[in-house]
Amino acid sequence: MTRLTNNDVKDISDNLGELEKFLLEKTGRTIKKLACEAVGMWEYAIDVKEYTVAVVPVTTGEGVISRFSESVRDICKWIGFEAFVTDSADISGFREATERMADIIFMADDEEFVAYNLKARKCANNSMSTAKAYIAALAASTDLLVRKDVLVVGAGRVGSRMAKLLIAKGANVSITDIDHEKSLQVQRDNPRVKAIEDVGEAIRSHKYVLNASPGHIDTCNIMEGAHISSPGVPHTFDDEAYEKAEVIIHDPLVIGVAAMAMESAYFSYLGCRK
Ligand code: PYL
Repeated sequence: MTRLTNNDVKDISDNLGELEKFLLEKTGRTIKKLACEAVGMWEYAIDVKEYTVAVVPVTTGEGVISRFSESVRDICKWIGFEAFVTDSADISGFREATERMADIIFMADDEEFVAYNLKARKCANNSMSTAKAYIAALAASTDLLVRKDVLVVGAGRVGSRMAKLLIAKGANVSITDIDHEKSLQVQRDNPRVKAIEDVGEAIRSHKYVLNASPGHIDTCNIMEGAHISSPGVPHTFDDEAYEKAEVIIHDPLVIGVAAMAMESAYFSYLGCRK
């Protein structure tokens, strides 16, 4: 998993309004609505104010990213949750979260990022939630993706999940990666997915692109009028790319975290409907 930098995260809280304005203009959805569509729930099925989110800083591996926990807290508050960052980190922070009666606990080390719902005893994870959220954003930027040719760039954790989810949505899915063996593995796991070895050619021939790779996409390869949904970090699209594409949807953390929060809360709703 590519690790966010302090620079990726530092302005997230201050830019939530700007991102929401962009999403409303390009997809007709708010951050919360997009997150709900990503997880397949009606926006008003649950009253998010009833859920308290705790975000626990985690010091393992390369350690804490400045303002990462505060950004996750602010994203959850933006979509209506009660949310706080624990004063302590790691296990002490987890204990603090339980003592402060959190319903959902967010924690991220360098490998995993989860939103654990204590009542439902289930985790939402960033890779799956981000895959769902950016597919929802791409779908909302056009009409449905059914029978559309969609390319996934990057056959890692997010890209491989995107390919599987897109097949279920009826799209014609191709996947490409600089490591063609990774694309072939996704094709073996999902026979309806087509692995394309030439990354440049794959991008040049697709109007609908989900970019789940940390690699740079050359502007010369972008199709005029392309719809690009791009959670990948680092985000290296230049002004010319934004000119050439119809839309490029990106943020380093917000849409994925919003989908994690809604998905985690939804576990309780689904559980209590027994
Ligand atoms: C969740 C992000 C999205 C892309 N890469 C993932 C990443 O950067 N993971 C590392 C997160 C580390 C957080 C650190 C903290 O501040 O608690 N342990």
